[in-house]
This record gives sequence, C-alpha cells and structure tokens, in this order.
Amino acid sequence: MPVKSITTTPYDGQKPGTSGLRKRVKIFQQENYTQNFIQATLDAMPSPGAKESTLVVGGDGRYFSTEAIQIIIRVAAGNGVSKLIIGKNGILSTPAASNLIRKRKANGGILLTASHNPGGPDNDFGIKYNVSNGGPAPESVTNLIYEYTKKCNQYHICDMPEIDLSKIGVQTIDGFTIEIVDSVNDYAQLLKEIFNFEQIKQFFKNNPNFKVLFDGLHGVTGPYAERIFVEELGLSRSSIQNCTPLPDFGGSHPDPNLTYAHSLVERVERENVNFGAASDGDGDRNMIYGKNAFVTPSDSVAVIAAHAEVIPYFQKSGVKGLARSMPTSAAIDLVAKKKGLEIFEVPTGWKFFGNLMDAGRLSICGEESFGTGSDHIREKDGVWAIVAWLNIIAAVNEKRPGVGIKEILLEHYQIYGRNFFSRYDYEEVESECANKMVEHLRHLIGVGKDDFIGKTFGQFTVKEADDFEYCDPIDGSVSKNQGVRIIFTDGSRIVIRLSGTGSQGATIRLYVEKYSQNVSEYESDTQEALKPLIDVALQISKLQEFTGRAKPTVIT
Ligand code: VG1
Ligand code: CO
Repeated sequence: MPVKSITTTPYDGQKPGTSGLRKRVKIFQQENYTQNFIQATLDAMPSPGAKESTLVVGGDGRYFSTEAIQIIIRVAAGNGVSKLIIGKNGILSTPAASNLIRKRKANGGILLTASHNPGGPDNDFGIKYNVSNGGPAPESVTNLIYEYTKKCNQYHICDMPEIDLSKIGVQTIDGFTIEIVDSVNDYAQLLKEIFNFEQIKQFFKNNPNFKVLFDGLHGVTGPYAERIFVEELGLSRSSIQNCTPLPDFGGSHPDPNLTYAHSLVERVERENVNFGAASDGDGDRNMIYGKNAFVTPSDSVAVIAAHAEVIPYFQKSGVKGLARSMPTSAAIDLVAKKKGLEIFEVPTGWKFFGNLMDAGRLSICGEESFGTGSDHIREKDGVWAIVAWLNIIAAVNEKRPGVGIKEILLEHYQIYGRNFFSRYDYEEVESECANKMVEHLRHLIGVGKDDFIGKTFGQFTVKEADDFEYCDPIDGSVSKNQGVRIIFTDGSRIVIRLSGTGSQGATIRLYVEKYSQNVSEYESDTQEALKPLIDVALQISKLQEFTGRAKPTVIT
C-alpha cells in the first residue's frame, strides 16, 4: 500500500496524565489532533519500534471510539505496523486488553477510554498506550510521546477503505494484517483459570437466598458480566443490570462509587441484596457493596490479600508481595506484616506496579480509587476483584455458613484493626487557585518545615511532612512531587494531590486516614470517625480560602 505523509501542525497539551491522554471529544475531533497523537505514540514505542510490530486495539466503546480506530488503522499501516488485533466493534475492557497483549505477545496496545469520565459528544475521550507487558506505559515512554507531539509536523498513513469492525476474522491487505477478535473469550478463560468457579457455583446453589447484583453502569463490562456471572456462574439475568454498553453510558458517570452508582445502591438497599458490585466505563475499577456494608477499596485489597490462599491462582503461584498507591490506606501493610510479605508504596497510577510484578516481587495490589488487581495482568481489574470476593465468600462459607461481606470486614478488623479512610474530591477548580494551594502546602513542608513539624492542630500533632517521592526499586527511575503527605504523631495522616486524569480545570484530592484498634469503633460511620481529621486537613490546606469551595464535589 502506498504511504502518504501528511503535513500537520503540533498541538499543545498532548501530555498523557495518570492514565493516558484525556480530553473532551471535541478536542480529539479537531483536524489531525488524533492523527498527531497516534503518530507520536508510534514514534515513542520502545525498541524495536512501530515497524513490523503487533498492537492490540480496543476500548470502552465510548463516543468517537470507532472513528478513532479507523484513524489508528490507517496511521498504523502508514508506519509499517504489521498487525493489529482489534476487539469486535472496538470493544475491549482495559483488563481484557492487557490480557490480550500478554497472551498474544503483542508489542503493545492502544486503549481508547477515559475510564469513569462521562462519554458522548460533549464529554470525554481518551487514548492510552500500553507496553508489551500489558501495562500502562511508564513515564519514560509517556514523556517521550509528549516530546514527539510537540514536534509533530508530519504523520504517515495508508489510504484504505473503512474496516468493518463487526466481523470476527483475519484480513490481510498488502502484508498489513487486521484480526478482529471476540472481546470476551480470552478474558473469561483467564478468570476461569484463576478462580474456583465450581466452588462459587456450589455456594450459589446451596444459598439460593444469597442475592447478587452486578451493575455495569452501561460501561464496557456488560458483555463480560453476562458471560461470567450469568453463563458461567449460573446467576439469573436479574442479577445483572445496565449491562448494555452505550457510547454515552446512558448520560451518567460510569464510576463505581456511592455517588455515581446510585442505580446499584438503591436496589441493594431496597431489595436487601447481599452482594452488590459495579465496575467503571473501561472495566478496571470495582465497588463491592452489600446491604449496610460498603467495602472501602483500601480494605478490599487488604481482605483479598488476607484470604489469598483460597484462590487457586495464588495457591499455585504463591503470594510474592503486596503493594498500594501512596494515598491508599495502610490496611494492606498490616496484612503484609502479619504474613511476612514485602510491601511497596508507589505513586498514584497503575503503571507503577508493573515493574514490581515483572520482577516477581508483587502479586496483589490496589488503589483507594476503586482499583484492585494482581499480577495475572498489568492493569487493575474490576471483574477480577468482584469474583475474588465471591471466591472468598464461597470458601469461607464452606467452614462457616452465613458469612457475608459485613462479617468478613468485621473479622478483618478484629485481626488487624481498622483503617478509617475517605477521599474528598473538589472537581473543576480553577487551576490557578489549586496551584496556589499546593504552593502554600509546599511552603509549609519546605521552607516553613521547622515551624510546621511539632505543631498541634486540634487533637493532632504533626510528626512528619513531605512531598512523596518514589524511586522504583527495579529500574531506579525517580518520580517526584507525587502528593503532599502530613503524618501525625498518632499515625493518622492527610494527603493532598492534584488529579492527573481530569479534562477540565483542576481536581483537588484530599485523602484522610485514621487507624483504630478500639473494638467499639469498628462499626462506626467513616465520616463521623474522620470528621476531626478532615477539619484539620481543611484548616492546614486553607482549601476553602484558596478555592472558594465549601464542599467537595464527591466524597468516597
Ligand atoms: C485517578 C485515580 C488513580 C487511578 C487513575 C486511573 O487518577 O486517583 O488511582 O489510577 O485515576 O484510573 P488521578 O490522577 O485523577 O487521581 V482509571 O479507572 O481512570 O484508568
Ligand atoms: Co477505569
């Protein structure tokens, strides 16, 4: 096929954030905007580069996905890529894409998603590059992509007819191969190898009154949920809802938390559902929620780690080490300590777990932002976490019938104590105000540090404070300024950082954590338990003064 080189002009701001480039659809629709970014991505591909490579392509099916895929096909062909493996109709959940990259030994993948951000012509789109281990590109690669976008004066394409993405099969045009694959098969197969499906099925049979409800929030997980929960695990069709992926997610936020997953929360409460769960737009997040029992994600990963021995995958491979992102509560650290496992604290974003997994030092990890996963792939995995919980409940019930989410949590607190945790998000704050607040905090922990350490606010005395810096133990790369941490003498802490996934203005994230070994507090309401600490966080950060915001947009 003849290659055409098209002259273009670089766009500002094509800098991948925590998880790829995320912008309004209208921005991606600008002339050559998407073409430029794909060209820069292919240019930045780690050695041996784009030429003759194989790439996996797919996403959460949001608005503009199919147009973007046609662009990717043409630009990939123009750059000598030899093969694209594309999910049917462009659909691949983020974990399914990670799995395919690994299974098919592809050189990388291009994932089209803005995760939990709303979709549709006036909302968000995103493009993320994953490397050959199946995980999000490390900063060395994303920085290089950004550098290439800044000097992108030309991109290369092959003019070819639109490719039909709905027909499974292989087609080769002049040595360039496009394979359209079933979006669900390989992923379902993977989960069947990891978990004890027979045990879970048996548990459902023995407990016909144990109600399960999965909510796909009209994101990409619908077809995965149908296959796994209904066809494989034998649940009724009424056990899943909102499982038709829609390009605009039905007009809401496909974000599994108590605010945005209200369609799930309401039915769980009304119908006394024992086990409720939801996933986000691209399928890498999860929320576990039973009647009167919300599992905070920091606890979720700790519980999975504590019970890992009932999961066949970990029976075979052993648990090599545990990890969490810095703002995530230290609940999992306590599990690591008890089990004598290595524990790692990395910056926010799944890309930081990959090296540890590749080096065989990390098996189970999580983020407070409803992200949980393991080294079975290199992305967090919503459906994996949900089935992990079901596997644990099924196994525990063999010995102690009647145990549900709440009992598992309380038992966990009895053994390890409870880490109360909450996050306050202030969305679409004016960037200037947010930056000023961060400057103020950096001053407190920098030049003003001598005054700040030892100072008392309410019942809390500052013990340590810093801006989190991470040195990757495997490749030695250093990531600075990953969030301001203020740790108090009683072990409580607050963390403040700016989001790297927003598409408009700045989002301030305020994280608070308090540890308790007081049994009478284990059933307390999180917000009540954390109120004094939140007040102190607002006082120290002067958040309201800088931003004019009296209340957060979302509390998780
Ligand atoms: C947020 C979360 C982070 C997560 C990232 C991607 O990033 O805090 O924990 O890894 O989203 O998740 P930030 O920079 O906005 O805080 V997803 O489901 O968007 O791929
Ligand atoms: Co996501």
